[in-house]
Amino acid sequence: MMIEYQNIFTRVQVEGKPDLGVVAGDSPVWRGKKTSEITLLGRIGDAQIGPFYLGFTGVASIAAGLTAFLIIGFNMWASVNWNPQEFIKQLFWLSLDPPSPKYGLSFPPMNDGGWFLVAGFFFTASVFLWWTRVYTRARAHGMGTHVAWAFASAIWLFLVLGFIRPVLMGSWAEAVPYGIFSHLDWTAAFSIRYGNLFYNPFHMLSIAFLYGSALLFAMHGATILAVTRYGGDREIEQIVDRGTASERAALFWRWTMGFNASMESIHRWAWWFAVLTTLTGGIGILLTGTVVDNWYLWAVKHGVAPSYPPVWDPITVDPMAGGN
Ligand code: 07D
Repeated sequence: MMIEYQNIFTRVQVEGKPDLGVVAGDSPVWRGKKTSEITLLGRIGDAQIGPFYLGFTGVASIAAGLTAFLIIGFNMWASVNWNPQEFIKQLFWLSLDPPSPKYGLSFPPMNDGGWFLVAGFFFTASVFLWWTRVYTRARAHGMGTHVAWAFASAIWLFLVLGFIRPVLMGSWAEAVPYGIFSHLDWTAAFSIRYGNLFYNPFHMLSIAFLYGSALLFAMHGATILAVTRYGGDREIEQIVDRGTASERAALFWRWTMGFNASMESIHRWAWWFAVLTTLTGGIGILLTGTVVDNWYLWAVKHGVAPSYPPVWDPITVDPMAGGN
């Protein structure tokens, strides 16, 4: 069979010696050497699994994450009297809830929100330890720390929702519950309580960046796939050579919309859009209940939204006012 061209979705998989990666200034103690090949994974990415880097922060993060996961799971299971069938049947409805408002920021009894706080502690520890792993692995590899800082933006929103805002509001009861439907209900209730989150300008921005990220992802992914027949996915050659597939792709965008991102700038666009989704989101949540109590009334006051239409005028008209 003649192979005309190959791209990242090629069905041809070449197997060679395991690639252990470059030598970097890291601890050889934690650095794994084992690799294996999985053909199925080769269809969606690189067929080689490993080598893993088993660092202290990675192990500690997984241990802390597992602890949080088990605390949440066991509390849910206890809530259905340890009945395994009911646990499966009601899983989506089960929840480990934050303490009630009467406890404020104090530590409540274990079965009245105490377990929630302990789970939150381990969850947060796990996220921070994983962030450290991402940062230190990038450093050891001589890479930039862009992934870690993008992750930090998501952690910012996570902290605002579960820690910073509850502290500013003076109650752990403000935190998001651990449960599938319960966290969705929390989200809807939060929006209604504060006068419709759609009128929160930072929620608007967050949505714009979220949708913008999807749009950029689609444009970039589609563009590169469209020029893989000219080697568009071979990024290095695309940057150093002239007359390449990426120049064809760039001209396509100039033809269709007059402007094109560069091979480098498209990744900066993507990074910023993703980062700004959670960065603006966190600001929006932080302001809610602390600075602004009703986003609809805020929007009316600032000329963003019109006030309620005067549909009740005939009833509310002042009889003493005269006229109709
Ligand atoms: C949540 C933070 C990062 C998480 C971290 C944790 C693990 C481990 C472990 C399972 C995602 C990492 C943990 C990896 C997991 C295991 C084992 C990031 C998070 C670090 N909204 N809304 C947003 C839309 C409405 C509401 C953002 C659209 C209603 C609330 C986003 C619509 C109501 C909050 C967005 C819509 C409402 C948001 C989230 C449409 C009621 C937020 C961005 C079309 C339902 C959050 C400012 C994100 C926010 C948020 C989109 C409608 C409520 C842009 C498209 C009107 C309360 N909404 N929303 O990346 O930032 O989240 O708000 O209707 O808190 Mg909204």
